[in-house]
Amino acid sequence: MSEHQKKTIFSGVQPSGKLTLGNYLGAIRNFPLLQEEYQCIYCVVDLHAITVRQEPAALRRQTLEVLAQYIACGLDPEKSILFIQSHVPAHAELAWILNCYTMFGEASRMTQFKDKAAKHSDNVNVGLFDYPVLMAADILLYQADLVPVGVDQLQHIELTRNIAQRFNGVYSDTFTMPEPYIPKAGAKIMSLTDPTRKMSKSDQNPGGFVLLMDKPDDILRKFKRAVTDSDNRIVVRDDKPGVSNLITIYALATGQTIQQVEEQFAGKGYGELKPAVGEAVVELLRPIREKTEDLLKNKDYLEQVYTAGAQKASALARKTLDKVYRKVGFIKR
Ligand code: AQP
Repeated sequence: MSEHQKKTIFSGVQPSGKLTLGNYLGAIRNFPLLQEEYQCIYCVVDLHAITVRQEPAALRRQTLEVLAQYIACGLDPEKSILFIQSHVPAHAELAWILNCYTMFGEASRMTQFKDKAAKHSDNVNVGLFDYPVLMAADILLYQADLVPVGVDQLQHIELTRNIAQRFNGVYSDTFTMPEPYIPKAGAKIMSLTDPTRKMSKSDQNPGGFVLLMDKPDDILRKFKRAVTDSDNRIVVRDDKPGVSNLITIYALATGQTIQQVEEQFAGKGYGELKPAVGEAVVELLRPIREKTEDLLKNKDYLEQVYTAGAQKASALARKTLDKVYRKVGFIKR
């Protein structure tokens, strides 16, 4: 199929910390699966990351690390466009335009804003509020058909669709309507210490998340301490969030169904489940960690990847932005 006929996929990950098993199972794991059939565009969204205060040197390091992890997780820079968001100014430019087509009321309903505003009450900045509009710009700039994300981003994709529909309604068809691509399993991996909350890289308690770069001993220890419950039955059930989370992780790490895992552990206790999940995750993440470490030693290569990626992304983004500028009535520069 020629590049012209291929549908487009766009997604991004924030370099707001080190990536977790949740980021991997909910999103990045799916990125390479589609790179043969689709034109894939994957971005490290550093503009989004500064909606929460970042330490500059750490942000630079984490940005390169996310790029290296994209490649370590199977993305091929020859097939997919990999780049850093701040290198393509069209994201910020389109976000401004879209701000003028987003209602204050609809943006105010975003639950991630409410959660993050509560978590960072000392820094509830306008950028944090505007985060979903920038995300809409990221997606609509590339006329993306599909957006692979974890379930926590679903509301933002719905807002993106509303903004696109409104703009298209005023000015005739301009943006492709994007669809979310949410995995059937793993769309919301929960914290190991509080399984009612999602696993998050900015969690204050490092026991709650497993990082892709964690050493095997740390991974095993975190799973041994994972919160379960007192009934000792290994089944997925709404009233057993901790055990359900462990079963889901084990199923994804070993390529089994939930039912197969429940059968494997029937009659066994958490003392067997927890180390088994830990070991399966160690093996799942080992090649990713090793490949990431190798790639991070080769900064020149990473620079080549993100420079070439930004060039390709800019050319595509420019086309959309020109069209949008024309439609809203700006004079051609
Ligand atoms: N726990 C999770 N389970 C499944 N998917 C998840 N994602 C995040 N956490 C989970 C998905 O990972 C992708 C990248 O996320 P992001 O870094 O852009 O932002 P986020 O959703 O805010 O992730 P974090 O880890 O919770 O970051 P912080 O702590 O900085 O806010 C997205 O597709 C997301 O759905």
